[in-house]
Amino acid sequence: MTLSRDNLSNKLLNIINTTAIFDLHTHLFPPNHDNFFLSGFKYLLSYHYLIAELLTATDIDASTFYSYNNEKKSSIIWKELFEKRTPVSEACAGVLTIIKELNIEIKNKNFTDICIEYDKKIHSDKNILELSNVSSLVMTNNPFDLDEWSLFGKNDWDKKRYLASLRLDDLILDYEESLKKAKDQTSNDEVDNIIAYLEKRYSQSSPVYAAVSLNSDTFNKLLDDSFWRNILDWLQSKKLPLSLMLGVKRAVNKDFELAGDGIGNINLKELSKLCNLFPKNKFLVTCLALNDQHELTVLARKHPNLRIFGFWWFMNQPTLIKQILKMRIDMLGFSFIPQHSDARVSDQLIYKWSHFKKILHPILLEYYQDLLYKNFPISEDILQRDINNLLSGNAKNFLGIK
Ligand code: FIX
Ligand code: ZN
Repeated sequence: MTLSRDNLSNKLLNIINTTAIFDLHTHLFPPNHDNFFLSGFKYLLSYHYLIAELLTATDIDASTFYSYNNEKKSSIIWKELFEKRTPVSEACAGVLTIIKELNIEIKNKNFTDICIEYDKKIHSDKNILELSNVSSLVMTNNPFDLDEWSLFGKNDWDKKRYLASLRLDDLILDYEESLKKAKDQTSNDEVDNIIAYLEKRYSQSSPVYAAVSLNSDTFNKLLDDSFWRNILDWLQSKKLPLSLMLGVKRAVNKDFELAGDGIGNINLKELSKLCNLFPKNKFLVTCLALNDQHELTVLARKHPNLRIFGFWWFMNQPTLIKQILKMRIDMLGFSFIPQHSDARVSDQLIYKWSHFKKILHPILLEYYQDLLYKNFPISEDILQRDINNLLSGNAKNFLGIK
């Protein structure tokens, strides 16, 4: 049935809120992966986005802060950013969204009260996945971190919900050490130990893509090194897309540790070259700098093997998303993957997705209203088809997941 201007907004909202999400990039793990599965109010508050905010808004010393346990870290963040200051940043707003979603009143409560109430309300990852409507997600799995990789030695977790990806940054950051690990774990007569090692990790984890974060200093390795050419050939033979997370500069402030990464350069002309040189490889791409978004969108219109995904990290701010999302739709229609959560603490799925949907709804509404105005009939089926594609189908199709 064709929708009218009067019922379009509600129907669209309802479909956006009820459609299952496939989250293409997270740093989450299943609950039985001790020390890696993070959930609860204290972890939520000690998110590195909030740590960076704390360490720059106050005169708290980074190394002193990092010497505290998680309880103390999170109580300081609550006091400094939520009590002594007004929590308007996107990272602070996220915490408040989750508290509201869980029906927790903040008024007249201190950190400990909220903490106790919060931790009573979140029971399991299933709880969180239901609240956020995420049906499956992709983890970030580092094949060179043997402790983290031990997940694949266990069988008591949901492999349909938690999908694997091979994160290859160690091959850029510390090639020698990675090679040593690969040699230790493969037989001596292998011609290429790294490929043999990746092959082994591939069969253990059945990844849906491989990924690497790069900047202009490191991107050229992909084009110039025979080593990376072999990896690209291997990925192609496995039909495994490579996710390129472009424009990061690690440790711009070393003292801040994980909270100290910033923006680096990237030359997207080189990305175009890569897409042409490896036409049979598929590339998922996200860029960290605002400056690169227009060029990236143009490239996505020119290279069928390039798919844009998400608003990564410093781009994941409402003001920027509104502008760039519209620019992407204007140029690409709905043929991109609009968002990923990048959640590190499972609970963050709740706010990362609800914040995005709040932006998505009015933007999509404008496009559909315009179509109605031009007498193009819009039905509920069309809305459902489009939202399925945006929140899950586009990513799954690109990855070849049923
Ligand atoms: O490289 C990445 O995957 C980044 O997303 C992370 O390293 C970063 O720390 C982060 O959490 C951004 O949201
Ligand atoms: Zn990430």
